[in-house]
Amino acid sequence: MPRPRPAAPSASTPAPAEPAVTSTGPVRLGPGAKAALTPAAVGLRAGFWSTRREVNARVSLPQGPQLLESAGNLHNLRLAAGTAEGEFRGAYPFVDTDVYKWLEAAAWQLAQGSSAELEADVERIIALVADAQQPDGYLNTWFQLVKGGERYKDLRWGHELYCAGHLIQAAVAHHRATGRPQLLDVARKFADHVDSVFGPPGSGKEIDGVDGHPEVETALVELYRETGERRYLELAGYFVDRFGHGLLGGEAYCQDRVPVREADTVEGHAVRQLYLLAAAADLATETGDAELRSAGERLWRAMTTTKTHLTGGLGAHHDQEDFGDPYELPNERAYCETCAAIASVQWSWRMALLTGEARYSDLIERTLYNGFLAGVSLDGERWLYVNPLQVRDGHTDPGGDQSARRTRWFRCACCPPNAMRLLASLEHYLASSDAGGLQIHQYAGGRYTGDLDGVPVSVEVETGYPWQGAISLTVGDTPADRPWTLSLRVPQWCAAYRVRCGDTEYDRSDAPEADGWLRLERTWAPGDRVVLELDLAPRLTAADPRVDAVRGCVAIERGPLVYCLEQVDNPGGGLDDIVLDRAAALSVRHRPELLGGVTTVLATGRRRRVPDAGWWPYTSTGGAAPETEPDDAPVELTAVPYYAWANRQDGAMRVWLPTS
Ligand code: FUB
Ligand code: ZN
Repeated sequence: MPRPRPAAPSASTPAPAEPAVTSTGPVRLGPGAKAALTPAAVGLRAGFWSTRREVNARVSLPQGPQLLESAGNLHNLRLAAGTAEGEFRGAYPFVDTDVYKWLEAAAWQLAQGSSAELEADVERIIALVADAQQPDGYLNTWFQLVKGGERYKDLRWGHELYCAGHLIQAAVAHHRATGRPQLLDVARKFADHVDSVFGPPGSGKEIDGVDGHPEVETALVELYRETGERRYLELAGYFVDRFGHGLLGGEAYCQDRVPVREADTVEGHAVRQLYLLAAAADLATETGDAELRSAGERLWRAMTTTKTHLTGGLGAHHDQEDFGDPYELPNERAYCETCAAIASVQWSWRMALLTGEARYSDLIERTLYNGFLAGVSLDGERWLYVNPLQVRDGHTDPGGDQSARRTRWFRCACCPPNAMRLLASLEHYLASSDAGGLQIHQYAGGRYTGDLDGVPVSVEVETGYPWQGAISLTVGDTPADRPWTLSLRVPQWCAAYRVRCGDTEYDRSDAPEADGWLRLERTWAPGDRVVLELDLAPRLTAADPRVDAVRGCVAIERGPLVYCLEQVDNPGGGLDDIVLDRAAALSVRHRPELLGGVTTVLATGRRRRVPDAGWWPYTSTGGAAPETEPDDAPVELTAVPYYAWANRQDGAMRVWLPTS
């Protein structure tokens, strides 16, 4: 039966649910959390990320309801509510999550300010979700409509708790952003239902099991944080610890080969692994569980040292969307699902808050600017699900979800609304505070406000980053007589920098920097200014020799950006023939008219003289190096930021370049 509708939306701005010193975002620590840092509030004002978020708010988010209508997701909710007739539409048991992720994204957007239209869409869709819910709290349109009401019989593939997780996250976001209870009530009812069904042996619960796709775990931790109900935290802890015990058949694919606490590397389906580890970090944060914390630290190190693409992309295999083996990091067959990049940011942020260590934000920066942002077109209307590091000359595109061409929506549309929710909540991942000061993890124009035990401190950041290396920070709110520390992350890629703070100037050799944090402690006064200048000289990067796919190659990087060659900028032959002259200088040129305004990197290369192929592409070397000779004539190569590729005509692309 359809339920009574929530109160009609008003055109007014929803009241912010919290004071401005705390971030209104996906992670809000519970009382007594053991985290080193707390997310700080950031108001983005201008610059690179502000533009990406504006496109998300103006184009991507408003198009969501129509896309969800066309794909059938909203129709399914109406069918489940009994207010429409027809067939279930969609190919997967988790199509409801496209709706939930969109709702979450829209809620974070509403937290930024008013939009009567968006608000009306949100309330309308929340009503559809509420109507589709079954009286005992269960909600999954696939199982309600296609599987005749069967429940929890296929935990390995059914995604029922995965769907619950995304519903809970959307509800927490909506409640945080608007203070309204409607969606939170739906989510709690589902969570209570899950809690009544699932539990360890001896608990009297019907099922001892976990979902093949982790997601509900981190959502339950957030539900605990939002409601104060500890049993949600306990349920999350139970789920996390039941992976790896064979309840799903023992497969690495669904994180069931080994318990998190014992694992020594990341494995299996990348998104599943990363969501599970985000939940483990949440639990370690809330409970102080040292074993879970050290598992997270160990696994994060294993991932970054052996299984991460240069772009921050994760998941080497198309087959099973799997992490792959150590150093198995292919280019044209890299999977690097956009959702995996998002999940990596979510996990790393939780680890950054838990430990206070800058390295987690180094990976967040790399991922945001490269592996994640490549998934979203510049116009905000098209998407990449997989993010390869190379498209060959003569590429035949498979089309569909695995296409290397941008697509309006996917059959499995997990990535687009996931990208929308990350962009809409991006501010949340930029800064933190603790009792001693404010930490700037990412550099973007805007106001950063932290909370020193109830005392607000703020800085205004102005910067042309990532195109320019100068970051100016002006102190705003500050206590008159209490020193505090402004901590600036010195990116891992940064070989040289200078910082001016009042009359003092440091460079890397004498700066008070440790562990990636440049710590400036003062009794600050409003108007005090710090200028950090990061050296953005373009650079060539090589891979560990065990990465066979790129042996003998280098990549071009500048600041946090990975660069690539695209065919359209490098005419006169294919990209597979190019050899980079690594002794030649790199130069930069800012092109305001290109790709929304990018700094290009110019390099020198040659085209290989392609030998007469004979009858096949192999030649006995007789012991000599198996390289072909490059042509004599140097060619100028133009590299563009990887995130901006595939926004013009179709064509070849490559990040890694063979060297002479
Ligand atoms: O299974 C749900 C989502 O679909 C996963 O997170 C993605 O990897 C895609 O397989
Ligand atoms: Zn996805």
